[in-house]
Amino acid sequence: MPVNAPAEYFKAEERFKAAKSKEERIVALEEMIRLLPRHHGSEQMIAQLKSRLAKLRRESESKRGPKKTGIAKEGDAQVCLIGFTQSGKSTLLASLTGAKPRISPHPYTTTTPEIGMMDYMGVKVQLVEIPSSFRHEHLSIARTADLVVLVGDKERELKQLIEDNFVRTRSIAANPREHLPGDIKERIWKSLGLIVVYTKMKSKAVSPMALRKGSTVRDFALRIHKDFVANFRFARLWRHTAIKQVGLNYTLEHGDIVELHAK
Ligand SMILES: Nc1nc2c(ncn2[C@@H]2O[C@H](COP(=O)(O)OP(=O)(O)OP(=O)(O)O)[C@@H](O)[C@H]2O)c(=O)[nH]1
Ligand SMILES: [Mg+2]
Repeated sequence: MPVNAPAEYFKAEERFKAAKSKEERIVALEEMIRLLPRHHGSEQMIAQLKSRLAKLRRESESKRGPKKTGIAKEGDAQVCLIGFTQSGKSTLLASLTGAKPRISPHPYTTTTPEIGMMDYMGVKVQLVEIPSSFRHEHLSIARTADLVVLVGDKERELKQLIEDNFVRTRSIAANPREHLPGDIKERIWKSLGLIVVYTKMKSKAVSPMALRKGSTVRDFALRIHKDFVANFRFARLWRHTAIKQVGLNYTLEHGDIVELHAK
């Protein structure tokens, strides 16, 4: 073996040879590719393994008929959790959303996407754990998500993997074995670039709305009803202890409470 592969590589190769299904073979092959050291002498071998992997994926997908489309987006943002098996994805999903995915010390416990809804100051963020077999139709969820969280301590390898699969979504790394779920939640929220603004209608209950950072009263009013913009008179805004009267172009901040007044 000219490429000095680590012992884990040979274990993965054994699993590849012993695999009974295409899925198992795909998983083992991906691990082999990941475990090979990257240098000039290994380039050709990695290329060969990658083309073998591409072929296996094509075969495995055509066998299953038309591809399933992604997970329907719900809530104000969708975040995809990606990590190698046993990195703690399901555990993180459970602690941030209250979902009940299967969690076990056995590799590849999650075989289909697991979904949960995370609450952030009343705004809903959908979290989707995709299986560590990294099937194409699951990676396409990552492509259309608003953010990818690379779960575990292998950020570099995961970055490489998603790049190889044309996932260009913004990503952050989080290791549940090092960071508290609450801290990971804060970082996810910060990375989404959203603010929470509360609507107040005729002094009725205050309800939260997620808006992009930099949004104005106009953006806010449009989300409630376009008539509010056409008939706009002014907005009353509560920020910390101050109350102001503002116009459509006023830029909102996280935590503002807004009451619209129309003609
Ligand atoms: N000590 C410790 N164990 C953890 C932590 N997170 C997860 N585990 C354990 O690690 C194992 C795998 O956790 P999962 O959350 O199922 O990991 P996963 O990434 O979803 O794994 P698969 O779905 O099997 O690919 C389980 O036995 C968990 O109890 C953690 O923060 N600390
Ligand atoms: Mg899991």
